[in-house]
Amino acid sequence: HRIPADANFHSTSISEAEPPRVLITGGLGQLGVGLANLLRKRFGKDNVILSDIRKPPAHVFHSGPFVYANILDYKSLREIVVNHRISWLFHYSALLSAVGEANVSLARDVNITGLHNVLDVAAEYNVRLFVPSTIGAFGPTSPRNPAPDLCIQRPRTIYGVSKVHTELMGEYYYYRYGLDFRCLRYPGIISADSQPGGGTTDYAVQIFHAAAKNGTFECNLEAGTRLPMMYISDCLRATLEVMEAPAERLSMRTYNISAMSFTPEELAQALRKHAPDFQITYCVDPLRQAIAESWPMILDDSNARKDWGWKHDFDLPELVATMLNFHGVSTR
Ligand code: AKB
Repeated sequence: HRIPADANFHSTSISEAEPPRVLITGGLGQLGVGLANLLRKRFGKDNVILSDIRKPPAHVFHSGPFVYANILDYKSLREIVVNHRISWLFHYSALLSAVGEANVSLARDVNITGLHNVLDVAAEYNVRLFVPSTIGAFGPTSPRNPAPDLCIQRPRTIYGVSKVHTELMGEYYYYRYGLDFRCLRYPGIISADSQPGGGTTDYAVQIFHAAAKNGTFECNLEAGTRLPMMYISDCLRATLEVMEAPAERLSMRTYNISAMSFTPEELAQALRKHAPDFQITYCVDPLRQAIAESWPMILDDSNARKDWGWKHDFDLPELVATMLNFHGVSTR
C-alpha cells in the first residue's frame, strides 16, 4: 500500500513564513526553465530544484539546483522528495498531443503511470501538487466556443485522455486523501527562448523563428483554425498565482485560463504589421488538423478570474511585438 490511510501521515509542520521547497519534473521542456527562473526570484535559488531525465545544457545546470529524476521510478522520486525536503511539486513531464499519437504506449507510461507515482509521493509526503492540464482535455463533443470549466470531456488523443485522467485523479486524491492538488488547463503556450516538443499548437511558436529568419513560414494547420493561445510569462504567472492562492479562494481544483484566440491567418496578419513582406503558406498535417478541430476555439476562464483574480497581460499585438523583438525584429 503506497498511500497512507491518513493523508498527513508523514507531514512535518512547516511554518507559514518558510518558503516552499520546490521540485519541477520534466524541467527541460518548454516551460520548466522559465518556471524555475520565476520561482527562484520569489523563493530563492536553492529552494527550486529542476529535474529531468535529459542532460541539462550548461547555462541551466549553472543557474541553480538540478537533479536526475525519472518519474517512472517511484523509489527515486521518494528519495528526492525526502532528501530535498520538497513541499511543492510542479509535475511537467508529459508527451504532448501529436508526439503522443506517434507513441501511444510511451505516452501512456509517462502521462498516466508517471502521474500515479507523483500523486502517491505527493499524498504520502503532504506535498502541494501542480499538474498542468490543457485545451487538449476537451474533445469533439465538448462546447468549443467557449469551453466552460465543467462540460463533456471526451478527447480522442492519448494526451487528452491522460489529462482528463490527471484532472480526475488529482481531484479524487484531494477529496479522498486531502492532497493539495491544483491544476490549470493551459492554452497553446508561446515562448521565445524555449521550444515546444510535439504539440498541435507548435506552429504559433515556430512562425516567429521563421519570420525572423526567412520571412516565410509553412504552416501545418489550415488558415482558419482558431485555437486559444497564451504568452509564456502569463502562463507561468498564472501557475504561481494559483499555487499561492489561499485554499478558501479555490472553489474548484481544475481551472481554465485564457488570454487570446487566433487563427494562423490572423497571426500572419498581425506579423505583417511589423514585417510587411512576411509570407505564410499552408501544408496541412492531417493528424494535427484533426486534433485542432476537436479542441475548443475559446476557453471560458471566468471562474479563475472570479475566484483567485486571474488576469492576462498579453493580447495578440503585445505577443507579436515581444516575440519579434526577441528574435531581433524591430517593431517601432
Ligand atoms: C499541444 O499542442 O499538444 C500542447 C497543448 C495545447 O496542450 N501545446
